[in-house]
Amino acid sequence: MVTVAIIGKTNVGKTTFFNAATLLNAEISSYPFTTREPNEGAAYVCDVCVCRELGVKDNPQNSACIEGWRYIPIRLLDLPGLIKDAWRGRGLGTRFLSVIGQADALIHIVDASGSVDEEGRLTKPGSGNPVQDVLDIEMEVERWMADIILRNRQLIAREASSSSLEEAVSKVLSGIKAAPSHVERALIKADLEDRPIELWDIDEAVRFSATLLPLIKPILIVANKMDLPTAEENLEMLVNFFNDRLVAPCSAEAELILRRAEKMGLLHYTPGQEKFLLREEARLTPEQWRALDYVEKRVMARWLRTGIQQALNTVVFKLLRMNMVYPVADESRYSDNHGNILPDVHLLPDGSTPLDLARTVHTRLAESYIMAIDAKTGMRLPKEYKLRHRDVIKIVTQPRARPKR
Ligand SMILES: Nc1nc2c(ncn2[C@@H]2O[C@H](COP(=O)(O)OP(=O)(O)OP(=O)(O)O)[C@@H](O)[C@H]2O)c(=O)[nH]1
Ligand SMILES: [Mg+2]
Repeated sequence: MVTVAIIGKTNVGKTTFFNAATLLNAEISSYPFTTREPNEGAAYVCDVCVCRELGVKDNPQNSACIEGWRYIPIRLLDLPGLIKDAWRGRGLGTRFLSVIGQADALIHIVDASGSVDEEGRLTKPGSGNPVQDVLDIEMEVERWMADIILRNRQLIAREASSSSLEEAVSKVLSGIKAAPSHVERALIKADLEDRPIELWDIDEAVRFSATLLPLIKPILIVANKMDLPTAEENLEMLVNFFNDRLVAPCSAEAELILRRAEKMGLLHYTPGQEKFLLREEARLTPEQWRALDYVEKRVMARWLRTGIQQALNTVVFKLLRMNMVYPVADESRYSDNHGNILPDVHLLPDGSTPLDLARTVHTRLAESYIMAIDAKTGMRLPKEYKLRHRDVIKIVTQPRARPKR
C-alpha cells in the first residue's frame, strides 16, 4: 500500500491533519512535542470513478465510491515533531526519523500563519517565519542522513572497492529505500562522483543528502492554518521561495471540524468537495454553530476547500505519479467472479504494465498470465503496454490444471 509520512516542526498541526484524514483520535494540543510516538492510520485519495463513464452501478470492495468519486486507501504516518538542531538532541531529537524509511513520499507541514516560535511554542500569529521553518526542518532530515553516511565512511569505502560507490552508499541507506540509481544521480548532481568518500566532510555529506532526499522521498509542502489571517502573506512567500516545488494550502482544523460533524450526523460533507450542507434535523449547540460559521467564513468562502484531500491527492497522483487501474474478471460486465461491478482499484506507478497489475492483484495471476484486454474497448493489449489512469483491465490467464483422479 502507498505510504505517506507527515513531517514538520512541532505544533504546526501534523496530528490535526492526520486525525482529519484518518478520523482517528491521536492527541492534539497547543504544547510542543505532544506526539511522542509515531501514529499510523488509513487515509484516502480520490478521483472521478469510471462508473459514470461506463454507465454502471458499481459495488466496490477494496475502496469506496461516493457520488461518482472513487476513494482508495493509503497508509498515513504521523511523526513526532522536529525542531531546528534536533540532530544535536533538541526536542525529541531525530530518533523517529527512521520511520520515514517506510514512506514512499513525505508531507512536510508548515505553520503558514507563523504562530510557532523558535522553541516550538505557540505565539502571536505572524511572528514566525515559515520559509525558514521548512529549510530548518529539511536540514534536520538531511543532517540525519549525512550522519549515517559519515559514520559509515570506512565501511562504504571497503564495500565500494568490490562493487561500486552507488551500491555501497545505497546499502548503508537501505533503511530509507535509496536505490543505487538514486544514489548515482545524486552523486552526479551534487558533483561528488569522483570525490573519495573517506574524504567527505559534513558539508559535502549534507549536500549529497539534500540532493538525494527529494529523489527517494518526493516532498509536498503543506501550508497549514490558512484560516488565520496572517497565513495569506506567508503562503505567497512560501510559493515564491519554493518556486520549483509544490506548495498546498490547507486548514487541517477546518477539515477535522467538518469530518467530525459529518460523523455525528450534523451535516453532509464529502472530503475534498467545496460545500457542506447542514442536515435539516440537526440541532447545533452554540459552540458548534460558531465552529461551522468559522469554517464557512474563514476557509470555504475564501479557499473553496479545506485542502486536506487535495494535498493527499497531489502527493499520490502528481508527486508519485500513480495511476488508478481497475482489474476485472469479466470484461463485458466489468465485474469480478462474484458479480461485483468494478470491485477493486489499484494505485500503480506510471510506466507499470498489465503484468505489474497482475502481480499486485495476486502472484498466481502473474504466474499464469497470458495477456491483457482493455475492457473499455475490448482490445488485446501488447505486453509492454503502459497502463493509463482509469484503465479497466481484464487479465487472461491459463486455465488451472485439473487435479488427476
Ligand atoms: N487555527 C488553526 N489551528 C490549527 C490548525 N491545525 C492545527 N492547529 C492547532 O495547532 C496546535 C498544534 O496541533 P497538533 O496537531 O497537535 O500539532 P503537531 O504538529 O502534531 O504537534 P507535535 O505533535 O507537538 O509536534 C493545536 O492547538 C491545534 O489546534 C489549523 O488548520 N488552524
Ligand atoms: Mg503531533
